[in-house]
Amino acid sequence: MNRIKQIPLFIVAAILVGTKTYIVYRFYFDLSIETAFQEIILFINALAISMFIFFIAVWFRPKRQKRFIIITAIVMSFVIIANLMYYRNFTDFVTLPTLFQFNNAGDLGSSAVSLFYISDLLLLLDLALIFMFIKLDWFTIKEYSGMFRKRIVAVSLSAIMINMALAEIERPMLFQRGFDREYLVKNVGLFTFHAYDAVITASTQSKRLFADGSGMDEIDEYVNDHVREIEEPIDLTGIAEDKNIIYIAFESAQSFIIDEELNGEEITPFLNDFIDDSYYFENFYHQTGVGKTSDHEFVIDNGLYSLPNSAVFFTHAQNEYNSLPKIIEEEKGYKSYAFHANNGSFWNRNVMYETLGYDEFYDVESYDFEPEDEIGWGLNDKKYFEQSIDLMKDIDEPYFAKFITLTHHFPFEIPPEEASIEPHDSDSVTLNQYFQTARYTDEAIEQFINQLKDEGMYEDSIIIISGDHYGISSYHNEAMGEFLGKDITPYEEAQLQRVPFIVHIPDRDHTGTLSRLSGQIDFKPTILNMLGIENEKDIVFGNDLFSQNRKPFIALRDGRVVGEDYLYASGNCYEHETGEVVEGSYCDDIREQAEQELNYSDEIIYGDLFRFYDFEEGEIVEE
Ligand code: GP9
Ligand code: MN
Repeated sequence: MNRIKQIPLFIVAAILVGTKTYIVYRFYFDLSIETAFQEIILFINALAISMFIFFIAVWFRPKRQKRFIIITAIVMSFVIIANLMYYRNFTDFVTLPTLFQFNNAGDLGSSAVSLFYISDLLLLLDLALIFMFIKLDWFTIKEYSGMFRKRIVAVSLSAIMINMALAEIERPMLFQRGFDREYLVKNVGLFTFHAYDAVITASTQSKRLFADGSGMDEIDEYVNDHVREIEEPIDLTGIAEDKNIIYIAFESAQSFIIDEELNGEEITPFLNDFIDDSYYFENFYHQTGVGKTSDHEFVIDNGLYSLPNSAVFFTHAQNEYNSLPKIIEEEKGYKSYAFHANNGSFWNRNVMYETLGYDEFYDVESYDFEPEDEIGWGLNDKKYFEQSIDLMKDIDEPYFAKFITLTHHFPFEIPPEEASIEPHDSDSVTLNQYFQTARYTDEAIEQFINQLKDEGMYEDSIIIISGDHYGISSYHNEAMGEFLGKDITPYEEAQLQRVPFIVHIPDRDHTGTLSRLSGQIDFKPTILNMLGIENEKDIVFGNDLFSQNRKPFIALRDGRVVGEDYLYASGNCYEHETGEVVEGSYCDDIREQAEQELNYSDEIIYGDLFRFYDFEEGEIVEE
């Protein structure tokens, strides 16, 4: 017994609170744990952070050590229980920005009592034990030697490093991309997540704090000279007036699968036919960064670029935006809806959609399904569309409805009985499977279009189908090159950033394949023009897709720039005609202008500059 009593109290406290944290993750929150590896990370992160925090105790003298241990245990318990109560209401974790948003906190306040369950009292057991141990003088509290302190620091740092390394294996770029708060909590734990959130919020807020409206003048002038001035009125103005707009994001679809065959079979037979009845933009580029799907949503809704090193949905969801849903509601009374059968907190959508002015977000909670209805990341696209049709019956017209598919997502795995075509046969399993899931989503979209027809929702709608970003990374260049029958040079790799963009207008007159250079940045001005909304003072970096006179380049988020005759990639200038490297100066113009634009767009977002701009008058105003 005496031996046991010699164990330092801070170690006992670390184990108690760490174990409790794990128990809460496992049994109180509803986190989806699918593999043994995820289970291990969950346990390790709970213990590692608890060790890291409690081990600080060695630096205090005995009396303060005692106080430190008690206060730490209380604060950690409070954080856990507060998150638990918040989670029960919002299926999400507390963040600093939401904490300061009255609507959320207010909602919670009124129902707080009902969110605390009697069984939560069990979560105070560790606290009670720690108090008891102190009272009974069990376990050791003493002044530790320098050597011991160093060892303890080494142990706690190692624990954190192991946790981080495992998290990196499970979810590469977790911190950079953010993904989902649930992912963060599962991989690095609640406390590290809060620290991460605090750092992001502090850095976002400090940049915002020092910004003023003065930068907007220059940006406004640039947009005027290089974006607004060059547009010409065209005949599609107002064509969508009073019609519903249905936008379908075909996850990970790249243009190379369109009108392409595998083993003598079309990969996307439905889209290929649908294109015959629609406008098809064959040189349309995605412009996403690390925020992938969410970046694509950001770009199309705002006509601004996504951010260089972070997911803007995560880092700047508190900004002011002049987004598409807001404008079309104000000008034409359109309601905006998003349908996506994933966690609402993924990519911070539940927060960002509100900021962008969506009226309703039908997330995973709106769909009813069993595990056998899932493929890959979640509910399969066929069932997803089937249920979405039902949900659509409740929405108000005219609407802008956005559908985000999921089945054709990396790693493109599909049960053999669900696949209608054979896999490809190359050294890349990813590419091999890619065609099968692409076909699946093609079929799902076909079924959706048929259901829209059955429900009488088709004729009144403008239907846009597009890929959100690439699905096959450069890692698979060799297999890709074999499939396409050409070397994947940096030039070809840039060409592979094209995603299908299809605009279906419900009459036979508006069809054709358009080769003009285009990208996601053009979405918003295009929709506004189709709705007949004049938005002269808007700050966007894209042009109406149907305008003859357009900006002469498309900037990808990673520094590559596509011009009409030349393309800049990997530090070289390529000529479209030959795909060969030419003298760098040919790309100077597009490269410089693209860089300037990206910088302006970043400045707007980092500084939250739209709060200083009056979009009606095109004037700078005080906040
Ligand atoms: C997640 C889905 C996929 O909700 O949109 O996201 P991605 O990994 O493609 O960005
Ligand atoms: Mn995606």
